[in-house]
Amino acid sequence: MNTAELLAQVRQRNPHEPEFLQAAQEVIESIAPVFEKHPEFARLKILERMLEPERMISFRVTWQDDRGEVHVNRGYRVQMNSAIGPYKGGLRFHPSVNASVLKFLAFEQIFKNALTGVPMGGGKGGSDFDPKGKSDNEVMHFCQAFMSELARHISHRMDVPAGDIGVGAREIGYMFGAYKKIKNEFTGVFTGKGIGWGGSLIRTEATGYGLIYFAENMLQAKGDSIKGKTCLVSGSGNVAQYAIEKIIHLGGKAVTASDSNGFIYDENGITQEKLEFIKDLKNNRRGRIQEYAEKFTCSYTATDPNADHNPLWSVPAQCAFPCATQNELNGKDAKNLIQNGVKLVAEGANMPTTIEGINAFIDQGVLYAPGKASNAGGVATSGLEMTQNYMGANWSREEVDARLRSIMKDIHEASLKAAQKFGKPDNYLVGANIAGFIKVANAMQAQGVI
Ligand code: NDP
Ligand code: 2IT
Repeated sequence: MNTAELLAQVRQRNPHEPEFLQAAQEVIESIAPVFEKHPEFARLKILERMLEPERMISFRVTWQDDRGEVHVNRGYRVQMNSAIGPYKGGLRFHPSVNASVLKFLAFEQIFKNALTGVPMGGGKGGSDFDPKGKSDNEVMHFCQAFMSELARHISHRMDVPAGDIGVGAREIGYMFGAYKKIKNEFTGVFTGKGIGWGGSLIRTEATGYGLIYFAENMLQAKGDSIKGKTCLVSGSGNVAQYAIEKIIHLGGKAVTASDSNGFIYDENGITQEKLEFIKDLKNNRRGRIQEYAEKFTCSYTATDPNADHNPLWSVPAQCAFPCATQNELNGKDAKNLIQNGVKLVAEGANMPTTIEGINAFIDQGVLYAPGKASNAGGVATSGLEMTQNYMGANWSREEVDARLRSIMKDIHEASLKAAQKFGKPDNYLVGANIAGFIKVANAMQAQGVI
């Protein structure tokens, strides 16, 4: 395979899709060594096929707000790859959602889901709808309108959505309810469901907990641990909240949290009690993180999305966990972290680090984990929720948590092993991309040219 030619072809084919091209470039460049050992993958154009969605649906969503005003949004589902299982991946509701963002997320999901060891293909969907500032009633009407179209394209054996940015327990409830009404069937067509109606214990916590389990595995491989380490976390949503909780459990000190307006820096560390305040603030009252600084008297810094760096990453720390959104940590931020002696960076968000930032970490020997490995605990536990739904079973908290831990350990080992085998020891980016790719490539080869 000629890397430069393939990249040029993908660029020509997907103009105006910078996020998708970024995700594609990262994978194409890092898995190049595979093709020397497996020329058949090049001949069968396996990677070219993975870069083209199997199917992509875009639809109009029309709904009325509380004043009766009509709104038109755009809904999507990208069904990227079903070689190893039903399409699986979250739904994102955020004004920045477009085809490029969802294609990058669906593409990443192929490799991430393969790494979990649970049979799931890759997909992603969502809408440019902004739940911020909307009433519960408006969110419900939007979710029902969205599902009135999406329902005909998904099913529990073919495509199983879940949450992502802007889609949490409330939205999944409304969408699941709408699906059930339209289809007249009670199936596990969503994951992240409520515990009383088919959900799995630990799914809410899984991405953040899994991230910190993964980081602990990385540190342990170097004879170290998270205990006593100062940790930066960005975001204050689902992933950030449970990353902070697990850092606390393991004896680390999380000192930051953020939202799209700014970040708090609590030098004394976010305790469990302070974290409960964040959970209530973000999940129930839907307020801004600035309130934390007022309540617990610590520093708050407003951030400018157009600035050339994010001052959160200038806070001195040994570990950093970006858990908000894509490209929130650039080359300059990476330099600031490195200058302050960062040892480990593990991604809770999808593609939060730019390619320049990743290269800076790898060049400087910082332990760096790409999201598709370190944030796979969420979708892995979604896979466990699907398994429980198929079996009609409810596993205990301890059982699901033990499985999550063991899956994260396996992903860690598989990534290290592949990195070693392909001549890039300790490079989790290369290791995770190659391990995920080979699994899906083998399935595609076996299933013929389709
Ligand atoms: P939430 O909606 O719960 O939280 C998102 C957080 O990120 C909020 O604090 C939000 O701030 C902030 N944020 C979102 N967009 C931006 C932006 N453009 N600029 C700055 N801050 C922003 O989402 P999740 O916690 O579920 O998701 C966070 C990340 O983790 C995403 O990249 C997602 O794809 C990834 N992920 C999520 C998984 C899951 O199971 N939920 C699994 C694996 C990965 P504000 O409130 O101001 O918008
Ligand atoms: O990015 C992700 O892996 C998720 N948002 C979770 C997907 C899922 O299906 O649980």
